[in-house]
Amino acid sequence: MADTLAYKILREHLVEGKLEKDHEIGIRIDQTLTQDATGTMAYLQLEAMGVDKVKTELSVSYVDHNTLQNSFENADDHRYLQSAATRYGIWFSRPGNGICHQVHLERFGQPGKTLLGSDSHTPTAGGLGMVGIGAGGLDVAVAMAGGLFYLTVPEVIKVELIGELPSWVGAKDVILELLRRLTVKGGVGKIIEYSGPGLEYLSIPERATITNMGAELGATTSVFPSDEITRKFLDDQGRVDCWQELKADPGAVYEEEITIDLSSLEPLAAAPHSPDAVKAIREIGHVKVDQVAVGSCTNGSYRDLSLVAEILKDQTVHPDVSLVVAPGSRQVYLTLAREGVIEKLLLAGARILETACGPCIGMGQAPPSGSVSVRTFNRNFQGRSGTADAGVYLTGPAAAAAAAIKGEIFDPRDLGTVPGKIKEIVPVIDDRMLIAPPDNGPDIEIVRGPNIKPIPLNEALPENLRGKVILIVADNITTDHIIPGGSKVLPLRSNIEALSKYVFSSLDPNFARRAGEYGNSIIVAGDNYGQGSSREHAALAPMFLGIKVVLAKSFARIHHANLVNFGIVPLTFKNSSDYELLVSGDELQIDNVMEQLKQGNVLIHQAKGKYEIETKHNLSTRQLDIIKAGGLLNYTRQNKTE
Ligand code: MIC
Ligand code: SF4
Repeated sequence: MADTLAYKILREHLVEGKLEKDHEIGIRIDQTLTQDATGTMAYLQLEAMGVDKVKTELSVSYVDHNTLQNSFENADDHRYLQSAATRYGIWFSRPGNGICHQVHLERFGQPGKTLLGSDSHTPTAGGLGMVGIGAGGLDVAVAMAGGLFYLTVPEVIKVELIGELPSWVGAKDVILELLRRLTVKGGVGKIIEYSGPGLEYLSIPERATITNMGAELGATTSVFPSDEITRKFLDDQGRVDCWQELKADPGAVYEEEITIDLSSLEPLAAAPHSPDAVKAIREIGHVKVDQVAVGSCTNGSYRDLSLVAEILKDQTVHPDVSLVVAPGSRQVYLTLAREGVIEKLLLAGARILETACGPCIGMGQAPPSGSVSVRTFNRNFQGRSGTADAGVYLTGPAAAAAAAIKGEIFDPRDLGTVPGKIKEIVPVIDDRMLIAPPDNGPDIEIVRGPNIKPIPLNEALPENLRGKVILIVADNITTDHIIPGGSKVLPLRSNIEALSKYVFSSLDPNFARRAGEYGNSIIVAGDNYGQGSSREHAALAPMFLGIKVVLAKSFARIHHANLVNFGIVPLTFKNSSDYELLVSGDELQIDNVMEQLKQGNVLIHQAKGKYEIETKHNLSTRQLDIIKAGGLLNYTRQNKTE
């Protein structure tokens, strides 16, 4: 059978189920990654599973999100994570070593392997020809304990790249173009596979920019072939031994094919407040810019930052702009320093930040009130920067540099002199901030700070469900709406009770209080509910507040899985127009929930008989059993004791 590249890799890892579109399969996971904002929960869950050592080929725990240490919480989490990694046979990437996706690409990624990460941008690894999938921390813990990862087989879309990128246009513009065409829900249930003669012009960091932002399309993952360019990248990393050539079989059939002529692209930007609000920079006009931020797991490579330095050379940042630059990894930072690039950036007036997520997740550098920030990042959801009324434009590094010089959104092509081509160079390799797991793991004591609390458990699904409609929200609600990021809330990720006070706080400051009053409640939502981050806290904290059901027009993949993992029932409307019937505060009733779920259709009626709503779901038998038990932790425990 002629397989697509994605199916080839999945087939190699298939343990349960049929590799056919829409079937549920269980796959073997070779590698896992966690980061600190989702990692504490993942390791608490791993501890609860009672294994002695991780069973994957490789697992890495990164610290990159919660690096501001305003108080003890984040530092305590780092210490916990380090001790848990040492205890369970996991590599530990120390704070300052870089953003998980960038470091993983450099030091651990391997063509043909599967990687499961508790971060939605895990598909970045697809730049190297891996299948990288983002998931909730619990799914990653299960994979570390040797369990399978279950997913509904996505369809595969081929994106054929032809031509060569013109000067001033980069990989970011390729993925922004795809977001413009497909929108933030266009990739749901899909894998995006790249091919074509244009590949020849895309380095691994550029490919990784593209696979990284496949997450914004809602895609399960994105993947590039592993070719000579991959081999060269791995050789430069001193890891050529793990290279293998990988590509789709000749004649592989795709569900859909899209062609992008790279030579026809121009500099693009995603306007506030969605990554798919894409416009040509030239169309945007003179928008005054107050901040420019360069870095993140999307554009934090040596090539990206060198390009910015090249454009800024001999110039000074505009007096009204604060330019912040964060190298994506310590390797990138060291290489920039060796090549004199840091000096160029400093001379131009850049503020160099630690190698971490930083401003991308609102960990510092919140822009001024009502301001405009131009960022080379991947998400511009309202409020994510830390400033509720700021507007964030997402661009590539060239347009960000142009905005830093001009103080306004500016098409870099109008800057005049074309910057010199950035060559791929052999980077500085220094792994001293990566701690390898020792042999005496089981003797290691795990260190817990006072903010690290046990994970709350749900109760088994009752026979009948009754609950009030607590909130009705529109389409494309992000997990940032459900649980905000930012330096105030992120340190509470290990303490669900404290965190739960912030559920939906940006949309409805009384949400948590009302949930307390209602006891059980139901959220009603539009399309693509839960897009964005993989944070399982967006299911766990609502579960803690008594949310029993989310009734939506459709769900984003990772959030849907997280709801199931914590025993919240995800239902979709049979007729989307019924959304209009629901009224906040209405009491709803579902009788014989489990039986109805097993039949596939669930009838919800308004307790006073005013209306009935027909709903459906696409839960597998395995997922129904998890929901019945009140979540995956309960389910695993029951299955152990049975
Ligand atoms: C994000 O970019 O939103 C994050 C922060 O990296 C999240 C993970 C998290 O919320 O901890 C993600 O993308 O999954
Ligand atoms: Fe970190 Fe931002 Fe990447 Fe998320 S998107 S992993 S916060 S750099």
